[in-house]
Amino acid sequence: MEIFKGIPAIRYEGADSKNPLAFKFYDADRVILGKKMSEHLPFAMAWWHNLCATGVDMFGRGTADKSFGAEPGTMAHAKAKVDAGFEFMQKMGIRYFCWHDVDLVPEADDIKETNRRLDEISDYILVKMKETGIKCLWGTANMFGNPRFMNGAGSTNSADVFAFAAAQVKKALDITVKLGGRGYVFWGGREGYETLLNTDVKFEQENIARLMHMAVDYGRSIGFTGDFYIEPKPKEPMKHQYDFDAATAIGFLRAHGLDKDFKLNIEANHATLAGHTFEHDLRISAINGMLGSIDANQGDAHLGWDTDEFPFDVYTATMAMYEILKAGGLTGGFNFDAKNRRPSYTYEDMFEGYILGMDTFALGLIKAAALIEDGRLDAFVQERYASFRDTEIGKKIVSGKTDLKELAAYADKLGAPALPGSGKQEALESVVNSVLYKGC
Ligand code: XLS
Ligand code: NI
Ligand code: NI
Repeated sequence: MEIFKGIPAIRYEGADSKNPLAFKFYDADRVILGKKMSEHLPFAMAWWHNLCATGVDMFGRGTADKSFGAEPGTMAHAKAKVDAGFEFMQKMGIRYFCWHDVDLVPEADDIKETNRRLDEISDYILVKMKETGIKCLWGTANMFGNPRFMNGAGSTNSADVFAFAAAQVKKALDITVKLGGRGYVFWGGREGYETLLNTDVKFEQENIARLMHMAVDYGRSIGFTGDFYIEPKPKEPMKHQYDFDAATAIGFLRAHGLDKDFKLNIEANHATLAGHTFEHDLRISAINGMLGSIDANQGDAHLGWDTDEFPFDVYTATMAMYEILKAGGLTGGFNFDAKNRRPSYTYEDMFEGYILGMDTFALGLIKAAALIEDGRLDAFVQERYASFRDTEIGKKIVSGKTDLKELAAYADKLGAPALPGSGKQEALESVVNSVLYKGC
């Protein structure tokens, strides 16, 4: 039974199209730098925002009807969401999806019953996957919504809650493997703290690492060959989140011997909450060999929380795609961890949100490829460090063949170095604009 009646399969119609239900820039088969757009951009649907979130906020009820013809809280509704999700992805041409355990089924009072429901729904999802060729990008366990996780999951003060979290991770890994997921995510939900007055930070971090090690051991034992991911976020819900940003998460993974099995899932809105740009956290991940997947969304410069908007900022998307292309692409994908604004409550809005996001990343891809082909940014950066390549003293520094004494003697002879050369920021920003708006 068709759920999104009257909404056709979304096609590419080009930039001149005025059809809100068409792609203007995302042309799946268009080849950019030798690869199809659809291969550069493995987009994924986020089960929670698209199929579950109704627009509830602190001040009011939901505005969007996501019952899809069934009674919320029932298994019939869980199945209706599967139907809606697969119809949505097919109409959008989206080939992957991401989920939390409790997005798929209503959580029961007893974990045994919740797990039984997960078995049932994953059987149903598998059938749909076979019919459509749609795949699972990643799965995760929601260890932040239930009140039992008020102090975190791995970082909780309660051994029973820790054990319960472990059970959820085990089941979510089982389902991820059953659905052939490429990855498994840990977003540290409430893994953080409110006040040092009641918190043993060292112990909590060690316990998070213990949970992650157990997940790796179990995952590998049941045949999970994909990547585990940490999704950094600096705050919200906790005041201090342990996975503040990419650099912090990488330090944590290395300190606890988890860096061989984990990469990062970088969310745009989380990077900006940390006071960085999206592209900063992508670069930090990439240079450390840790760039795995991304949560493609956008924050609001005027609000200090995770607004999870569909990305429309082409400049940021371009800079993000520049980092991703230079890193050789993602082993994961582009999960739209994004939701419609509360007053955008219709089925059309769901499609238009994804159209906006996919078109924005398509533009980012096209423009990032153009920046790479233009070459001026790369050439400038190369030249900027030339003294380490072309001078005797520079070569000695880089090859580790000098020491403070020799450098001090060199400086003595020099008296004072010349200024290091202009950074040319404005000229380079102008290069970006000229590539972005070529032909205007
Ligand atoms: C919340 C996170 C969450 C993760 C998955 O801010 O972005 O949605 O992506 O648990
Ligand atoms: Ni996210
Ligand atoms: Ni988020």
